[in-house]
Amino acid sequence: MQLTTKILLGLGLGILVGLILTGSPDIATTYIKPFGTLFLNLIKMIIVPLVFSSLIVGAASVGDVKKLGRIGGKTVGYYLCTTAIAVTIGLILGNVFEPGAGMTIPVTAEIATKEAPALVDTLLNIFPKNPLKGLVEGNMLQIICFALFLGIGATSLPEEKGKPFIDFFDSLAEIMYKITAFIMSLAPYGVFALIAPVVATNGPAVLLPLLKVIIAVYIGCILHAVLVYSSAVKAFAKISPIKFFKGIMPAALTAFSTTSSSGTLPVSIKCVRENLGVSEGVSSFVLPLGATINMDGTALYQGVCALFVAQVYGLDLSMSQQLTIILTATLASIGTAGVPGAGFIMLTMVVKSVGLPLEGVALIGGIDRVLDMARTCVNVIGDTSAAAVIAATEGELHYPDEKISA
Ligand code: DAS
Repeated sequence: MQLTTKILLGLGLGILVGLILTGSPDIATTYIKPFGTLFLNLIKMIIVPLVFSSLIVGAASVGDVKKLGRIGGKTVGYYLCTTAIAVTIGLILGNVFEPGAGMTIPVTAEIATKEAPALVDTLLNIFPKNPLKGLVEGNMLQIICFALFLGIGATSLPEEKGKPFIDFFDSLAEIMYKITAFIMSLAPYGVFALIAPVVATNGPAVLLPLLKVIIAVYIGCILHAVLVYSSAVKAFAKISPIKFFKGIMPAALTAFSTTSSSGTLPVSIKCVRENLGVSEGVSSFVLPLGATINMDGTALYQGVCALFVAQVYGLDLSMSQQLTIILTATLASIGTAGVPGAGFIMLTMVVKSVGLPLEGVALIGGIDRVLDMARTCVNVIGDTSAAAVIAATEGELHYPDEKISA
């Protein structure tokens, strides 16, 4: 049985058990949730060594800085365009569904606003003052930056000096891929143990009042994934959307269950390399970068929720305010970490950017985990679509004709 099928079974069983345990969520959180946390910890354990080693090897295989700059420019350009489209779809759905209309629930919860770091600080912070600190803290942008310098630097050495260094990290990367495959064999159980406590805790009672928000975000995520990414992979990577989605499905389902783009990174890299034929050089650069700065699902969610907050207070958002949301949500998604709930924190910044009451964001808090599942899934699908498109434009996409591997 294919891994995707096994994960879907784990997901379905987890939802069923969660619904059964809605009356006593403590059983789920005490006896099931630890196994989900264990699965997530195992994936997190290999993120830094996997990204660091594969990026060094990837940068060394790309070789020249000019090509790396070209790939980087295309990657960031793709990410910004798809993110702006995503938040626009979110605003359109927020206007169509009007999820907040008619709701006048008084809210008093005070939410600490997350101030967006100034763009210049974000850019400067990419260059680590202490690279080992960046590695220890898992600062993905600093890890990417340092690995690129090391990989390019290694190619500038005489062959006999640079090759042992690159060979070491090549072996380390291969070991990480083997460990990833083992961890993914546990995915059906991990997904089960992640979903059951969420459903048991959030049961239908919590979800009903904000069902319109959930429906709008899920429809938006599906629309964005099907329309934007299908078109992109078909037009630029010449891959059929069906084959694309089938190839990256294990990563999409892992993202949905873990609500962590960074946590899904090892699976994303494995899927695009083995199932889509994306080269190591492209996959090891585009995916870690995407897991850090590309959050189309999050941007879409912020578009819907900003309108929801305005509607709850009976406020209309002008076109310029909605354009501000597009800009703010696009930039906010760059600053959103690929970890559970990060987008919720950034939502306060988007809501504040158009002068809306922050208390409205508290209403989203109760259903945010359910929304995070969909938006993280789209974030990761967006990253893998970029890897396929960029690899194709670099002539480094060799789609395997054999059947999709697990
Ligand atoms: N959960 C985040 C991620 O991993 C996205 C978010 O919180 O918006 O992509």
